[in-house]
Amino acid sequence: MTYSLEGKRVFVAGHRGMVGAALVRRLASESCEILTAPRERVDLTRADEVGAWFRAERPQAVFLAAAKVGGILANATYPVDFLRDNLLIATHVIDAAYRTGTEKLLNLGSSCIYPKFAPQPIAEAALLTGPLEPTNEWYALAKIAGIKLAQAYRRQYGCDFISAMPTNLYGTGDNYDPETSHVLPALIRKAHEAKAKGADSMTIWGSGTPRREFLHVDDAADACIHLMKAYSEDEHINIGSGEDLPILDLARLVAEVVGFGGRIEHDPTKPDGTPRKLMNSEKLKRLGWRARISLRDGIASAYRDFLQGDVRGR
Ligand code: GFB
Repeated sequence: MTYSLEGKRVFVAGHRGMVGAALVRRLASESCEILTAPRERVDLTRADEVGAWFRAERPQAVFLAAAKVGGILANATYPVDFLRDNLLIATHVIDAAYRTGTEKLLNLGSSCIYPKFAPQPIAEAALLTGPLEPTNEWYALAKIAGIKLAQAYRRQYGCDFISAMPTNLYGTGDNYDPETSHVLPALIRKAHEAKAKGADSMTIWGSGTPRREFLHVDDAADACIHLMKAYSEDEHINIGSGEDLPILDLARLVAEVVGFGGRIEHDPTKPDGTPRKLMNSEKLKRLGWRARISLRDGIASAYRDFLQGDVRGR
């Protein structure tokens, strides 16, 4: 272990988002003080507010989990929000952390930073070796800039700033809005509504052939804390479950868990996106971390959250 969280003031930027909230839950079992910034007081896209908050609170460790995120359609529909907001958030938080002497920072990105046709499973070294997937290049470019910022502060100022790239995440606190959500919560909602209406079919976007890897957000939060303690290198590091599946198989699995037995149909007017993005997470495995929550168990737990109604996008 290279870094201890014990007794530290730990800031989770983005605590109301799915990943930030999972980090706050997971950090409760570490003996540290958890800091969060109320959105009303700190708009992370504003340098002055971020700077003032860091000067007042002086966090020793920072998890940068704040981001404008969304599924394939939201990414393509709101390019300014995905590029501008994410660039500003990363720039302000990373710079303020440097200026106020933060000891360690973990910057979170996404598997969409890799080229559309990267060799599978995708190793960290595939970054910037080919063109991006057009539906999410705005988000990807902002996240690549975040990695480079963390590296730049590391090289120029010796900051212990690292970056982690999780695969497609889902779980507690996910967004279930049909237009802006990612595929997994969208399918839970579609299967649930089809079952409730007694429909014969539910419709998925695209061909169903793209493959995706999924990781429960509680596993992702656990991996982030492991990396905060055990990883201190210039290169970003992948966080994945190690398994992927075609979207059609995911739809069948979700339908089974939800209890919907009808047909699955396709909407070919919606984009497929990148054909496959299975991450190579060997580097993380070598650090002694592995995912614990199976996809079926994770979907069942997400469906319970959805049924409780305490979810965004409903
Ligand atoms: O999760 P998703 O929106 O994003 O879509 P990406 C994954 C795949 O599921 C695509 C298909 O092939 C979609 O066409 N899909 C099928 C659906 N039915 C649905 C549906 O009802 N809703 C949605 N949303 N998809 C995102 C990036 O890419 O992944 C982000 O845009 C980010 O930038 C995120 O990296 C993790 O996996 O294609």
